[in-house]
Amino acid sequence: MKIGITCYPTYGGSGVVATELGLELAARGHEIHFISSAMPVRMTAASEQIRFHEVEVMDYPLFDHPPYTLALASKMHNVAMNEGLDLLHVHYAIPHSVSAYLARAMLRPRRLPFVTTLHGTDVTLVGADRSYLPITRFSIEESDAVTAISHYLQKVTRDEFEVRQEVEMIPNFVNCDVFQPADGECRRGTFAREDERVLAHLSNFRPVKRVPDVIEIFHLVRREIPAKLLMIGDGPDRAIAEWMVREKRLSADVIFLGKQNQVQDLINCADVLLLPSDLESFGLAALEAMACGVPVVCSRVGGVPEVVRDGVDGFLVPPRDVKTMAAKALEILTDPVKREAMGRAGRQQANSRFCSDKIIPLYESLYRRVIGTR
Ligand code: GMT
Repeated sequence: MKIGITCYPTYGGSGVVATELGLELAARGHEIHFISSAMPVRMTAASEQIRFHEVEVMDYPLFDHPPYTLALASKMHNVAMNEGLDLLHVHYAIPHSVSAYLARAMLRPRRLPFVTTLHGTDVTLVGADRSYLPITRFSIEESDAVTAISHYLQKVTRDEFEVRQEVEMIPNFVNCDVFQPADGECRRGTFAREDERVLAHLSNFRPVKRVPDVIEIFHLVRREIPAKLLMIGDGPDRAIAEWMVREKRLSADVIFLGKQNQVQDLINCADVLLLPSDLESFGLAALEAMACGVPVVCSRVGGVPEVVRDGVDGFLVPPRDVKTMAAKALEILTDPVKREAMGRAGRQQANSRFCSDKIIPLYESLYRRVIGTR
């Protein structure tokens, strides 16, 4: 199949999932065309099977806001015509599914079905803004198929949007060959001494991720044991986190690594991953850590309990309860037997339910269905 994939190319889980999906599909012989404003995150290089089409938005003094949605629709239409695409798969409803709707209409009478995958904030935040709700609901209902990345998000979409369209659940996935325990091969020694435990946080540092809570949790842990904290990623709350680290005199123990591509190498240096978000529709970072055999301490929110089993792969704690999160992290960090058992369980959970070889065929059969129908 020839598939056009659109996503936000920035550092967010939806862009990561879209990119990994494209790479996996290409490895299975499909031709993938990324249509996006920049080369998507974690996409290393284009190849015969994988092409990248940059959406350029014309600027003009009259335009207060450059019309990205229209530029994307035009690009989707052109790529579909020139490359003979079979379908479009857009990640994140706003505005991608609106652009896909326009491209599909422009191409008539040729068929160009589109699939919309909902990732979370497109429904819970953006779509829930009353002014965006009608157009989000419209573009979801107009999609030839809609998927949500967890049962939680599937239910929220059905209940709050009251969409007529069926919303299927296809969970996020991880490449279990790339994300796997490093067996002592990681660069742990560059970050921490032998006697120090390593905590990690991976996100886009948006307010919903509660980055300041990560620093609070580490502060409480650091009072009890020698430890280092790896902060992987970047975003709006990095500045406040850096300020907190200075205030709490933790600068020697907290390492801000910024945006990174080979995150598996860094996760593998950690003894526990912290994900104290206010909301996660899935929690991709937790799954990536589990696939590496690293236990997690996460908020019990949204779709996270569908991925992480409390007391088995790590711990689930009410959001903002930093004291309990620190206590749970310490429980893991001070008990090597528990740490290893939880790491093994997490790896097994990732292996049995969320590896790409289990999930990609679900997308393939969905594509075949939408190409063959409507
Ligand atoms: O979390 C964000 O900041 C945005 C969003 C994105 O576009 O990356 O993340 C969502 O999609 C991820 C991939 O499917 C999920 O793992 C995240 O849980 C989800 N975030 C929220 O629901 C807050």
